[in-house]
Amino acid sequence: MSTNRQLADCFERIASILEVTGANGFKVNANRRVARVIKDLPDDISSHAGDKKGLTAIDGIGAGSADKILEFLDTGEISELAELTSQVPDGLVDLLDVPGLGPKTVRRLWQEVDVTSIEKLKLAIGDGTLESMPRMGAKTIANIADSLKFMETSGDRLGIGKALPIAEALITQLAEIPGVERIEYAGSLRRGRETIGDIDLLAVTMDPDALADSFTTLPEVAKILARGATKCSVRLQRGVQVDLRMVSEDAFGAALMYFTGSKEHNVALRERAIKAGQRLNEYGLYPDDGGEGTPQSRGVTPVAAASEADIYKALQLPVHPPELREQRDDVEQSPPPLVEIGLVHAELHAHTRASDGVMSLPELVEQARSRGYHTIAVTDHSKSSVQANGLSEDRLRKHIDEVRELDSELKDIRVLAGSEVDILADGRLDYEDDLLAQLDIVIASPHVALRQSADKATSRLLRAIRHPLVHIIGHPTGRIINKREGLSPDMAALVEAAAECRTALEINANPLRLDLRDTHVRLAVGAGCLVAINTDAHSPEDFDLLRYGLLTARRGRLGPDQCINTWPADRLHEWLSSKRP
Ligand code: DGT
Ligand code: CA
Ligand code: CA
Ligand code: ZN
Repeated sequence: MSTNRQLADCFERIASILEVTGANGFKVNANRRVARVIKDLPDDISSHAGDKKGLTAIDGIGAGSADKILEFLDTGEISELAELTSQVPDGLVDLLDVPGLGPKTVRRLWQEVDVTSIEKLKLAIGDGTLESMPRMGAKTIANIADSLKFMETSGDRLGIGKALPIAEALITQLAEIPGVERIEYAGSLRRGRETIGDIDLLAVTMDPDALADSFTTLPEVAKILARGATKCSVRLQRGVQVDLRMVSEDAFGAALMYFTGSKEHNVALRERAIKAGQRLNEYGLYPDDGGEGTPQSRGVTPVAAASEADIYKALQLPVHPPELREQRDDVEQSPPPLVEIGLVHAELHAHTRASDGVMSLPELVEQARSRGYHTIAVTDHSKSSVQANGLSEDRLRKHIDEVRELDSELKDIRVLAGSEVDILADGRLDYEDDLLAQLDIVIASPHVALRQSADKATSRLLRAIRHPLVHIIGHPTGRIINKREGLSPDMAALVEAAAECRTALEINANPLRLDLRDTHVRLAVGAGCLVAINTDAHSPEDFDLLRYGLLTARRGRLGPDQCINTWPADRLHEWLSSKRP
């Protein structure tokens, strides 16, 4: 997470706790405003933090907030937030994380019926206490119950959008420790799963003690869980566990393979080795000489151990990319060609200040251009998305003119006039066809009515897929990982219709969404359906979320031919035009 987002979260949290404790509205709003200003800054807040003046020069940040920001940049904390947190009952802030429970409701729960934790909330729903509260409707209670159930089943796995930057930061720090020659992450993170149970690191070092010392005393470590000669485990302040294993350079490939998993992939490889009269473990692939004890302890020379590629080769198997090492992936089968980040040449879903983005139109185009893209689509929200400042018909017409004018000035990149148009609950779109027909690209996305039945969701999305002016269905289910389940349409029916109509389905690369999810991508690939990988950028840094979309795409076996963002400009624009009258 960027510093801006972390800091914005702190101010948002301050505002929420103030609101829960009944502080005056002015103070609450002031903190919330600062959160928004920071979140929307186009550059990193620390670049303004040379002195206090640099911060107060930012519109919306006063002297008091500037002090808190400096404190955070210095210590990683805001003491006011710690203070506030200590003033409310222990479990109360957890309630603020329940989707759909705002600070006002949390305050009422606390003051009126003494609900101060998730446990107490569950009890209060079960025994009818909530129902007995004035102005607490049955529908609200049902929604809260739904959210609680969803939080329970999604458990406490960390989203990959948080886990990957944490792992990378740890690796950067630990690579500096004297003696460290190599350090990489393995486990579910390397396989690119959307959520991560714990982070697994593997290191080669000349000085294991120094590495273990540094690792267990990093400032972000909250608790040391284990410290041994070859393995250490810690829990970070953010709650996530990190395992660090020290292995020898000669056997790095075997260790990387073993600790990347999945467990099921390892089992399949081991069985394959046994059939060939060999033994595979985390130290290497060995000939089975029938001796007692482990081959490594008897000094048996491995057939292969240094690299994963060597081991796959010795097993006479194709090399499997980490993303295709789940139980569902057949080890005997050769992996198909997969999309790669360097093959992406177009961003087809992005927002400007015209709706809820922070970039101006030229800023957005510059981001795409600096990445060498041949095409950038400007797809601001449509009129129903009031909270996202969606464009009325008149504003959209003017916006189209602006985009066209900029496009005509630029020779090295195509700027497409588009819209992310709402798919209404019944599958109709938020603009009339004659207006949609004027756009170069139409993304249709569901944003509301995300709790409707599977049947309704299926017919709603089918209608949008079959609409002759629609190019892409944006984040088709609307799910938010660990927060909102979203729609559960009949995905097999959707991909079949999408393949037939040559409508692309989107993998929204935002790590909170990853929607389509990997299993859906697999269905789409199988059906011959076109797939887009888009970042849905609202700010410049969002362009870097692309890698999460790529991981999901690769887990879904997506190859470049079915991924429209990898197509050369001619092919892409021909397809776009094919959906215009
Ligand atoms: P996670 O952390 O729950 O998201 O998932 P993983 O896959 O990272 O699992 P983790 O951290 O428990 O272990 C890392 C890898 O180590 C795992 O993918 C495969 C390997 N591994 C762990 N335990 C076993 C085991 O009992 N048998 C085998 N064959 N491999 C194991
Ligand atoms: Ca793990
Ligand atoms: Ca682990
Ligand atoms: Zn969007």
